[in-house]
Amino acid sequence: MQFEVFTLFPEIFPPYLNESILKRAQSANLLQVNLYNIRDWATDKHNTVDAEPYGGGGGMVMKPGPIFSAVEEVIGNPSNCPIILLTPQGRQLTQEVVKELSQNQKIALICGRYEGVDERVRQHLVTDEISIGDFVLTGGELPALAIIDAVTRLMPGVLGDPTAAEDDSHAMGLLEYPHFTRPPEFREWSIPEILRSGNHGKIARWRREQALKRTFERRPEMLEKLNLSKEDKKFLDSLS
Ligand code: 4GX
Repeated sequence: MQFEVFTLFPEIFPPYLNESILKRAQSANLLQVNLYNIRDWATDKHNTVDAEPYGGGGGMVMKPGPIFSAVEEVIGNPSNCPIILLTPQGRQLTQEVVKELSQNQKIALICGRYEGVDERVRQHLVTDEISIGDFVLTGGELPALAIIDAVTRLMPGVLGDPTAAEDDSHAMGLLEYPHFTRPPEFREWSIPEILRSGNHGKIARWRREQALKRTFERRPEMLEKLNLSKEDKKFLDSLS
């Protein structure tokens, strides 16, 4: 998997990418992240990348020239790789979108700053717009890192345990069951006895019910999309 990242602040990325699982994925050649400073494609003597909006209104907008030049030089024109703009106006990133993105061999990510990018970048260069949620950040760099992170952990060989990615809450369509580790008693708070019983069938059922209960209490709309067993339905009925 290869990410081509276009940003005015490439220095933001290495501290996060060079730790833990993403670091390992890169060492194993499962992940490659190439960073490009859009300013390197500015053409005037001041390396200008932004300008005032036509029509006024204040704030600054990223000029189309440096973005088009950078992306076209790096990924070619035409290119069949998705070109994603990170923006609050994009479709919301979900685990389903992450899975879809993980089917690509290469993805270009454009990180905007200021009030955004000239509309012609969206119209004639970008193939997809993604938002990580309904809040306003100062730039697209954190959303780009979120996509790189979420996509990479789905790739075969990246997580130690090959079932770990499918097993996790959002993949199963439920919120996760509670986790406990040593010590069995901490400040007089004991872990649920069943987890020490060694009865793996009972433990699996307990975890399933905890996940169902949490989802019912916190995200009831998630239950509607699920194929629930008779047992699951009986348990959920017992909650209300
Ligand atoms: N999920 N932002 C991008 C500047 C901008 C605006 C429009 C391109 C077009 C965000 C989010 C987010 C703030 C990143 C505005 N760039 N991006 N930035 N939430 O809030 O993705």
